[in-house]
Amino acid sequence: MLPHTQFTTLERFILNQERIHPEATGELTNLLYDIALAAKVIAAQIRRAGLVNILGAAGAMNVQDEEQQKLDVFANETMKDALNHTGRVCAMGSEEDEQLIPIPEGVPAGKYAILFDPLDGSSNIDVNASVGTIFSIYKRVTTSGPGQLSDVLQPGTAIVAAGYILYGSSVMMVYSAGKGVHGFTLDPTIGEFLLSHENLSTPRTGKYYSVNESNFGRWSKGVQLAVRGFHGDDPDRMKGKNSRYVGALVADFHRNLIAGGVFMYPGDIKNPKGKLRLLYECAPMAFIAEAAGGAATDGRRRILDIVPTALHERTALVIGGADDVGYVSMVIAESEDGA
Ligand code: AHM
Ligand code: MG
Repeated sequence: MLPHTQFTTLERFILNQERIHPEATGELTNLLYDIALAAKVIAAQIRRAGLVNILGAAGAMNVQDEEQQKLDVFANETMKDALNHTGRVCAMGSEEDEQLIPIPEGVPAGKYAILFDPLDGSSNIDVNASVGTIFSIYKRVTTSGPGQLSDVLQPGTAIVAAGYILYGSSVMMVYSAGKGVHGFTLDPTIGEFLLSHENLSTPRTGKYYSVNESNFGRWSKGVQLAVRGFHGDDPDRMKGKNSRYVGALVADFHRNLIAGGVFMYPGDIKNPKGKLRLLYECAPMAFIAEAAGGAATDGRRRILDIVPTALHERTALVIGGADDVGYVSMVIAESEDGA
């Protein structure tokens, strides 16, 4: 028997969305295709990583002084190559580049600015575990010429579209342009992303919590109490949860988005703003969380309201089901009031 042939490709889905919004020019659509193409190239290389012996450090450190893996470099170059020549982008920012990335000379500057973390959770590569790519797209705020820092230092509320690619047991692209969150799974036999999860919404409270608990002793009292609540120590207000931690934000976030739960990377006494970067990791994921009915804060403030002042700025992150995120804020606030 021949396989079932009714499917929706990423391309067809976005085109249909555009028909619903006739003001759309198609440029954003094309940007999403460019990113999907980069994702396929990166996915192919990740699959071959063990085979072609490209594992291991490239010798360079990235701007956060972390060892850069070869696939980080490859993913970063692939994203830039897929996006920089199209005339749709005025500037880019990447977790792996210290400075704003200009568009090559001779290419017209477009109306969008793009930020990305090309390979998030890259330490997972050495152990054949999931990694991801995270992106966000903003409309430029400057009016002409090459893009400037002000085009990328915008709060998450200004995001036009954001998404991630999860390189897991299958490859998925999840994006939102504000109206709904949609997931596509790469069919490797035809090389296309096919609609697999339309209009994702996340439970208000979930069964999982994800946090690196080895940092417990360095957290504030409020954060410790909130996590104890997830252990089941505050049964009147919070049902105990199961712990799951992959160590790759995209994978942890994706599981919690689908199955329900909350991910945290709080600040601690050594790093008061935590580890994750506002522009490359937290704001895009917050945009998706909110579009799916969830929430994201730094423990107090809404992530999307934070106005960045530097490209590589970090922030604490609590993200997931709205009630679970609200619980963490409540417990932190109570602890600070009582302190
Ligand atoms: P990276 O961008 O350098 O890969 O780091 C970000 C990753 C996140 O994906 C993940 O949630 C976190 O770092 C894990 O950090 P830790 O090992 O401290 O728990
Ligand atoms: Mg990262």
